[in-house]
Amino acid sequence: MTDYQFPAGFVWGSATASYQIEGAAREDGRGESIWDRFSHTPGKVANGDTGDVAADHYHRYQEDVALMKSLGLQAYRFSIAWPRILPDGVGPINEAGLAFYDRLVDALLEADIAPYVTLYHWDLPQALQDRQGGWVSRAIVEQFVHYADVVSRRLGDRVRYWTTFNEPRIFVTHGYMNGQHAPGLTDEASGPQAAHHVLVAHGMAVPVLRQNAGPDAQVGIVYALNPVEAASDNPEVMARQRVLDAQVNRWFVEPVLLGSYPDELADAPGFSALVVEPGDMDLIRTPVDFVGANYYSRIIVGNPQAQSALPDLEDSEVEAAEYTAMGWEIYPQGLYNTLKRLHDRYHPPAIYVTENGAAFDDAIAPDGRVHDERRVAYLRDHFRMAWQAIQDGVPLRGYFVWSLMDNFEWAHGFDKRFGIVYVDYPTGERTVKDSADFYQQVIARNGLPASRTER
Ligand code: IFM
Repeated sequence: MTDYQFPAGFVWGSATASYQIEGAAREDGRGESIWDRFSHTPGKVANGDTGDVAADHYHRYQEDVALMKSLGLQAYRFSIAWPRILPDGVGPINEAGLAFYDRLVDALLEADIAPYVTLYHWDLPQALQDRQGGWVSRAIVEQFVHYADVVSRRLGDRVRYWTTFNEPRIFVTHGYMNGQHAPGLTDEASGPQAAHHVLVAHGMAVPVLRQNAGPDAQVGIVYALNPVEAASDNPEVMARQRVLDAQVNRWFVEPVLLGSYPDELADAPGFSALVVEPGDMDLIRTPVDFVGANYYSRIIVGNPQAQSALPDLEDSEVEAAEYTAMGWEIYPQGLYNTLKRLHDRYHPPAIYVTENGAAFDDAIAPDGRVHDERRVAYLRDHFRMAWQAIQDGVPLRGYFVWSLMDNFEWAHGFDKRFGIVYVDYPTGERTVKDSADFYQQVIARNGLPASRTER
């Protein structure tokens, strides 16, 4: 008997991103991306890892689609590498790049798996960084819209679900403000302007995607959301909690869903000098069909001395809590809180969990399998929270596990394994983990049993 029964039509999928899995970094005319440059810069990525080969998905996509089919996945969320399509960011279109995504989409459809395409999951063409400073320049708005047009003209006859950006807060803060991600800049004040251009580019791309993908198109944006909680009612802690919450959960959400930036950000670096052109906020507020929430953990503000404007999750230490290999607290309740808040405050027409998952130190056991029981428990507990959110009125339409396979975890390189499928990097061999078997059963039942022991 299944007790956590999801609604009919609920979509179960998994997610990946181009730079994290594709490899083939110099093949078929692909241009250099900011992540190629960054990962090849000594000291930027753990162990000097790069995405040159990654999980070699570019060559193994058929095998990967077959794997997805065997797991019963109904949808696959992946991103397009802008430098494969427009190697210089603008200018000549690389037919071979488009052809790769053509083949991938066709293989997915053939396997009855719905493609969910993300246009930007952080791999900007390096040429646009070199020429104009990337997202800091207003010129990028038109360049992104052109890129969105090129891709959606080609795939729009077969792809219904489109996402403009994945986690804009993360690539803006880590890429421009604290230097942890490509392009590795540390100019805090440039963040808000880069962010503003991302948002305008999003708003302008939405109608283009709808136009090219037809009347059934569903267009949205994906956010990294972390509940920000105060550890005490100390006024300084609470004041900091409010500002951090605005930075983490509202900065990119409210312009799109409400048409304005949170007042709490007015004093943050870069906001007083922000250039907003007439009409920008209306463009940004172009209605979306759905919002994606990527949820991993929460942030607890407890130390009034902490000065960093945007602390990483590592700041949140909770006694007796369990942590993943990323050092992130396992806190399923935070998924419920995130979804409920998104719905209660902003009422987007539909919500997806576009990423949720965990890194653990997986290894192949002597029996040749990967027994990732902690990931099974993690997923089970988060699925239950998603179910509860649906019971409480959240229009949650689907769930994408991060990630289909182990991959290049940005500055952590290949050390952190998020996959439900294990990748042996030297050979590229894939091994289905226990969590993938568990997920297969969840999908087949469209739900979970009530008992903790019964899977
Ligand atoms: O791997 C990343 C992904 O690219 C974006 N969301 C978070 C994941 C885990 O850190």
